[in-house]
Amino acid sequence: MPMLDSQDLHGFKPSGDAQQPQELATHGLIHSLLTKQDLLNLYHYLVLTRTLEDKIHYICSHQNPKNPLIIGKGYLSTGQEAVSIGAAYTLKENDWVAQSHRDFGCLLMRGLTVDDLLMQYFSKVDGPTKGRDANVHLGNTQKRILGFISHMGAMLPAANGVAWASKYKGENNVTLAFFGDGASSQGAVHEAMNYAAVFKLPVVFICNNNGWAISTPTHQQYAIQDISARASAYGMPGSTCDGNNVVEVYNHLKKAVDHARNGNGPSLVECKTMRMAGHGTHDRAQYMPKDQIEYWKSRDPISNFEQRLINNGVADDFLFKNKKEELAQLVNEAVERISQMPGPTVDKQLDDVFAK
Ligand SMILES: Cc1ncc(C[n+]2csc(CCOP(=O)(O)OP(=O)(O)O)c2C)c(N)n1
Repeated sequence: MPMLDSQDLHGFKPSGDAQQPQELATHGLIHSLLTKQDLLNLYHYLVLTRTLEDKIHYICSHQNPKNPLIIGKGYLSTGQEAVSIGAAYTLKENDWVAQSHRDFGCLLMRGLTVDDLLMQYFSKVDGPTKGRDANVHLGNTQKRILGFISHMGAMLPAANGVAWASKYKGENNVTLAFFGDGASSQGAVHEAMNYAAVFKLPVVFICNNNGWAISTPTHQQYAIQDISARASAYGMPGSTCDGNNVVEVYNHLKKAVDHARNGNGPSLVECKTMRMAGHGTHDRAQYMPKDQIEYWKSRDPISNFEQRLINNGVADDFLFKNKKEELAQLVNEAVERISQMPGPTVDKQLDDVFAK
């Protein structure tokens, strides 16, 4: 495993390799709240998200640019799926999410399907945005997913609005608001956290710290070690966890979600992970140190979780192989089917634009 300097770890302090039992004891794979079925559910969503996004990546890099299936680029969460999935697993049906652009795992867990997400990427008229957006700018209020706003940080004040409404109506819902290390520098992020703390809103802010904001590394983004250190200045609890360990993410988020649901206000949880490729499928990431990628590859959230599941007698290689084959087939069949569906027509473009 390569040795990295602290800048390339963006404050991450490894607590041990997956193979070392100490980590199992420390982070409680057999967490009292997580049953064997929960662990297998988490594994399912990790593999589903990886399989779907690998396919999107493959299509983006192999398609005919003169007649593309995906117009534009893929913005993927490969290698950092555990953040979105471990966090979403703490929610109840009536909770809300304000997702960011690396949260397909969360969207799948909230009930959007592989078909929905492919129709979105393939700009199909029956897709979530009716073919008007070709990547990650979607939402679904029925499933309590806010529409994604492209301006970094802008989802947090929107999440506060939903949380305020829940509190006002006495609904006992929690809103989970995702943002990145780059977004953390936006004024709206600070304003939203301050506001949420003052009014004790039932919101959990989750920072997906993947080390990079396009080509800006975290040491050029902020001068502290952990973004979660800011929490105390707003007057809320803050913690930092290993974002590549789905159970650790779940444990931190569960605490924060329970805190909010019990009327104690917001928290900030920072998940340290790594963006394992360029910002989007167009970006070859030549600015990223190779050692950094190699290091984080050894902490891959899926293979490390597999090792933990084996060590704890929860699953074996046979289950992993079957699951990967099953989900690859599901995604491949969906791609075949959805690529044949109709795209938007010009006469429908003003539908939903003006109130009737
Ligand atoms: C206000 C604003 N500035 C710039 C951009 C362009 N932009 C899109 S994604 C991105 C990087 C965001 O980095 P981060 O928040 O760390 O998320 P990551 O992409 O690493 O998941 C930038 C700068 C934007 N969408 N909004």
